Amino acid sequence: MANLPAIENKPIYVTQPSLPDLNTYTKLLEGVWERGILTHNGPLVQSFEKQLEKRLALSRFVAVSNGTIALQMAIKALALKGEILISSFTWIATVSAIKWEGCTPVCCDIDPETLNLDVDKAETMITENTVAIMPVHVFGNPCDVEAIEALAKKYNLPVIYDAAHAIGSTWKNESVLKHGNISATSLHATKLLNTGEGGGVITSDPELSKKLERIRFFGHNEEKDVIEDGFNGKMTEIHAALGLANLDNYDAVLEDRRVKYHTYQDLLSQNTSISFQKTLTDAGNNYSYFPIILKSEQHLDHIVSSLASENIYPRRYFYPAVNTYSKILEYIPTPISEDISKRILCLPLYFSLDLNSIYRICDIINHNS
Ligand code: T4K
Repeated sequence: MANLPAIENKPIYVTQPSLPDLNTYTKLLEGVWERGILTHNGPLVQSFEKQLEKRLALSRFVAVSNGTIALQMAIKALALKGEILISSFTWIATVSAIKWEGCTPVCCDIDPETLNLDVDKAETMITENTVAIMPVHVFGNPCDVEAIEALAKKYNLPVIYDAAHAIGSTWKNESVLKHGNISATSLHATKLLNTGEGGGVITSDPELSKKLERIRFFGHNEEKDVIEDGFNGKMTEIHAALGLANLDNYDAVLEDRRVKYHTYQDLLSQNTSISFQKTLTDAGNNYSYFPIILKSEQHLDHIVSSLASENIYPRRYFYPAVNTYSKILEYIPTPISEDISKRILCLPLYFSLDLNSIYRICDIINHNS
């Protein structure tokens, strides 16, 4: 192996939250203490929403308590009842949100290069029971939103994007969150922009955004009348303060990830037993994950144990493919997702990860391939 500088023997996990300057956060909390307003659409939540809307040029970002609730709110707002087409290469929250809303997730396979929904395959799976399409921008890599929107139009179906990974991702240089009837994102600690726990529901339809605001707050309208089934989807001031403080570093975090992502790609590009997720020409990845696809599961196991022996812990996102959770879903085969799930590994990628660690990780992988 190359003679690289020793790194601290502290474990390296797949990610670590980006944390803001503690003084900035404390200052925001001082205001919370002074006002005594902890939740119920307080000033920091409103300011966080406005800043995100401005930064991403969105008409409305409704901040909520987490990304799973954001998906459920999207389904509730569109009053969906029936089957919702998803791809089976996703986190289990895509499935559970649909099931909690009394709908049925129907798993479709993915494109083996982008790892996003195979739109042609999806068309063959649409039946009279299909009520919506819910594609995922997997690892922040945008789906072919134009093909999906054409398909949705052809069959008169709404689209909800599971955009949990996609803050900072673009389509034709605009935020990809603008697409679909609704996009639902996550602001979890492991995401590019985090509020600890949190999420957001995005739509450009003003009626729909008002409805989402009501659903978030027990179904109350502005006059405190209850006009529909709502629940508690609120974000607190404490979480919004973390989001606001993190927004100061948003550009730096994006740029840092871009550099690290390309460093990984350069260092692994000669390794013929590894392939990378493909990004479409019109799509802009936010570099929130660095997945590698290995030639076999045995190869993956070997890489995982070689890295573990150096105290480095990548993560098998997403394994297994969600269609195989047979205790909660009727099994529909999706051979590409099932195969890729067994061979894909997300390597550590986060703001405080130093470049030497990336050199070291790539060195271990290249020497064990
Ligand atoms: N749709 C999709 C496609 C999603 O991927 C997700 C969530 C959702 C919907 C739902 O969004 P949320 O309801 O979660 O907002 C993580 C996250 O919990 C989850 O948000 C995320 N996707 C999923 C892909 O990954 P784990 O099981 O990887 O978390 P954990 O605790 O193992 O953390 C990974 C590493 O991060 C650890 O090794 C250490 C580090 N870490 C983690 C946390 C929580 C820290 O350093 N600090 C921390 O506070 O789930």
